[in-house]
Amino acid sequence: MTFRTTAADYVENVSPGSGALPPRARYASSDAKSLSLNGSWRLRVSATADAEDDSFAEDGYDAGGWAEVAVPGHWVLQGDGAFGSPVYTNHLYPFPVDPPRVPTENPTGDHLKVFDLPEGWPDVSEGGFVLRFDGVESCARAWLNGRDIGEFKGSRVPHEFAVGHLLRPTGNVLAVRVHQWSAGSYLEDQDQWWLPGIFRDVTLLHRPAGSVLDFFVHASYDHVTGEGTLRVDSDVDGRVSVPALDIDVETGEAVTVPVEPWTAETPALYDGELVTEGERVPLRIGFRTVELADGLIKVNGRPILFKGVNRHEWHPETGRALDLETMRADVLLMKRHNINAVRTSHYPPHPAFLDLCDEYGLWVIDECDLETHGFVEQDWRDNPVDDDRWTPALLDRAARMVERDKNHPSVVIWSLGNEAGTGRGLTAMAEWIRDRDDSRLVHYEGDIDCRDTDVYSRMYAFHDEVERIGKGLDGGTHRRRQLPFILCEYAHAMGNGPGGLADYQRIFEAHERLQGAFVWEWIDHGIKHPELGYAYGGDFGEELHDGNFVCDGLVFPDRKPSPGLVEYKKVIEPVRIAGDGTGGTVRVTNAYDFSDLSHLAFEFSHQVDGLPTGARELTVGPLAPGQSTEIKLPAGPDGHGAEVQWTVRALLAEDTPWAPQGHTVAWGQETVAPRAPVTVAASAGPVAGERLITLGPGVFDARTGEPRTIGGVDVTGLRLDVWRAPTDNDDGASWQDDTRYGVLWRSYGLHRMRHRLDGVESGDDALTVRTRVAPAAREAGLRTVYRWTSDGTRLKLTVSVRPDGNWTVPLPRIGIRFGLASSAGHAQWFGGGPGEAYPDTGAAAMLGQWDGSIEEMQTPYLRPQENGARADVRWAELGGLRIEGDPEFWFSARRWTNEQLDAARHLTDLTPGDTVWVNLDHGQHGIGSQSCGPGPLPRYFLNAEPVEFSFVFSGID
Ligand code: IPT
Repeated sequence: MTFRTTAADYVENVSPGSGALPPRARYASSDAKSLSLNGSWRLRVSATADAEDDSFAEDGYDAGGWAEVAVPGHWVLQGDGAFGSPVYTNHLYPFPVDPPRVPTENPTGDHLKVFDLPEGWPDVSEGGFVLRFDGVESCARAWLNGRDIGEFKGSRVPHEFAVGHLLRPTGNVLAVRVHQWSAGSYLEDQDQWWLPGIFRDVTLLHRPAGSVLDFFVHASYDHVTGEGTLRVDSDVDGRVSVPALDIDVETGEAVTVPVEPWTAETPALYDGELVTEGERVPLRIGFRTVELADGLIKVNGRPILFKGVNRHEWHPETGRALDLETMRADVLLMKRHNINAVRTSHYPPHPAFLDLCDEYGLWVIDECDLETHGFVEQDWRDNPVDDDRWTPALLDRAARMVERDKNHPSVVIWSLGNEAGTGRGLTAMAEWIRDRDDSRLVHYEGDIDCRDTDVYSRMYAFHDEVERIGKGLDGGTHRRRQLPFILCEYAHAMGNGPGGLADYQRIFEAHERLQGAFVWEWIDHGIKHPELGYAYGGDFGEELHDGNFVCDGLVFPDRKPSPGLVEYKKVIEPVRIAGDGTGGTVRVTNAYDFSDLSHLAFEFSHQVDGLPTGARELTVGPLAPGQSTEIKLPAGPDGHGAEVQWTVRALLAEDTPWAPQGHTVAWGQETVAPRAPVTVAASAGPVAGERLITLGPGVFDARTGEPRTIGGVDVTGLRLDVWRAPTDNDDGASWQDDTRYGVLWRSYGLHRMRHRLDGVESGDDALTVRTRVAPAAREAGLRTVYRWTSDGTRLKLTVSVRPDGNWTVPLPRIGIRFGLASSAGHAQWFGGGPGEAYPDTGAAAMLGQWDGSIEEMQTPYLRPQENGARADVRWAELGGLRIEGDPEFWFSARRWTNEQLDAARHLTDLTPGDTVWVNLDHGQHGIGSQSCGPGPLPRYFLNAEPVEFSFVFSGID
């Protein structure tokens, strides 16, 4: 009997690989030639690692019958499913946990590319050529012209191979065998789609004799003297020049000159050059000094406040294969939304992304490609990061990140990885990193005692705990007590939300130790799908998956900002603009860490009934960081009973690289004169007919008391409504406690309330309808009285709700709903806008007159859920009706019911009916962030208690 060992032992080997060159600094270009091998490649996918032998790598192999795919790319996202499909799990390994073994079913993609050297390339006999892979998931072996050049793991770190001895002028055959699963997969258990493939660039580099190997740009800034010190250490000696600074020195030689420092707000970069005997490499140098001083993260002597996001690389069609324009789009969107920091969750990004961060200005926490979260299922037993056999792989990943990215001024913190428990391997990584680069800080969230780290970092801590940490009342080890605090993840942006951002921001800004936070996360990882619109976990028939937990970003998959991003922009704006309560004075505060306000122009305007009266310039002055000023505003116009507000905006005074002149950076508003009270004299009385009752412009069903028409407009099903389609944050995370209200509401039966009619009373001046609204099986209910009055032309509805029984849950919403004809396709309102807002997500709702189609009033959360409410609405008009609220109300309208919204799994499940359903809410429960964090703060609860609210209806022509 013979045992066949697999031909692919390297796949299940803890080793990081063999054959690769030592890691080194990455640079975008040089005068040495390079050839992109991106483009169309031949592909054959087999079911196991060893189903096919390696003869495809040999010269003359005919791959003519193979499919063609794009590199960079993931094969499961190409070929319409012919090559398998994506798999989404959060932290569970999608294979049995038996490290370092992986399943026999191990999709393996054999890739082939034939290429010639371009005209004018040096003769192959001249030696130095290197083949670089920037990212391959998860393990690969490569051959050039039939010769094995090595194998490697570490999906999101680069690998280079010397291939000079193998190249020929034409007909080079590059063969790459890529395995979806490998020992490396155990280190790559990030919460995202599992997507095999050569998903970053493949490049052939000419390395002339005397060309640059590794080099380290040390560029510090002394904020006392205003001078920068530059020293470029290089493995190959040469000269360094920076013309704008008159610098021309030897490598290894330090030089100190006056400079403009680099910060995320003022990303001053100096063009330079490193010239060795064989190569000229352009440098982009940013002078800045990062330090831990006085228990704070300081850059150039000042503490900074991170207003950050976690960014996974994502494109709805190409997965983690991103082109430059997509990366730039991310950076521009971030800058335009006042974001100043990125954590590259949870792996080093495509190198070009860091070039953009240097250029446009973003603080970066560069995170290593390491997560072993699935081991939590076995209490972290056998965790690779605490098993010395794996340490070489961990150190290899750390080195490949640090060496690649060390010359980026934007990178201020190295992160060891994410959710990998604790262990000796992490300590070894931290030690290696500190030894190699002591000019940056080290981060790792899992290190609760901060043995290996310079920052106390947590995720999803509740507001009250963060406040205690800010006050230094959290205890912890002696070392931790000396350290600054960040939330490397907070505000889970899944579906509608996150709520509570403004409350966090107030806490961060009140305590020096709190140096900001990073929203989880930047983008929804929805995959474009022909039937479903965007697919999420489970849509590819995965046997194990985590549903739409992969859609928790501030931007939708198409990078359109979600309301969460608009809210975040407002909450973190670098200029605070607020009234002093008198209506006549604006207080402006500079909340930047470094910049004054001279790059901004201020303008103010008054608005009457939500309509602006014309903008004028406001002189604010440069104002240093942290300073405030108060400015008297000119008197506002007489609103003649209409409401008057002022709005002050801070706009970019000039074009910047990230936004044009006139872009709004910050704004504030204050009401100068309130609107006149909404009064309707009850001068008309109900007139009873045979089946109908008429009251002013309203016609009612005499039996049920329900309105049939108002001002000639058909109105259906008007009644109390307390149900909303639970949001992801209402539903909470499966591991959360008993305050998952989305779940409790449903078990309580709030989605199936019954309306019992207790009486219709037609009095002298009012039509009164008494009801009790309650779910089957429960004693608790809502005694609800609808009281209709009219002055002959307008109709006023006063709804009084008195809970009875034992209410142990808050209400999702409270208000009325009714149906209008489908022709009611457009709405106009005076209130918060232009986008949606909820009690704890309303910072960005600006008071004004807004309008939009019913379609535009929907927020397209990938998993349908409550959305689209407009806040603080004074009046709204749609379908021939005008509705005034007393007090202000929440307004939403959709072409389906809340129940249909609730039942839908994808947006494509929602089909417009022949009714536009309108909700006018007196209250909404807060949103919170409980899909992975705290629920709404108690002050945003909509508790069941007696309430009364009114709407005045009138017809409009
Ligand atoms: C946290 C993870 O770090 C992140 O990758 C993502 O999964 C996020 O949660 C939820 O979307 S870990 C969690 C245990 C708090």
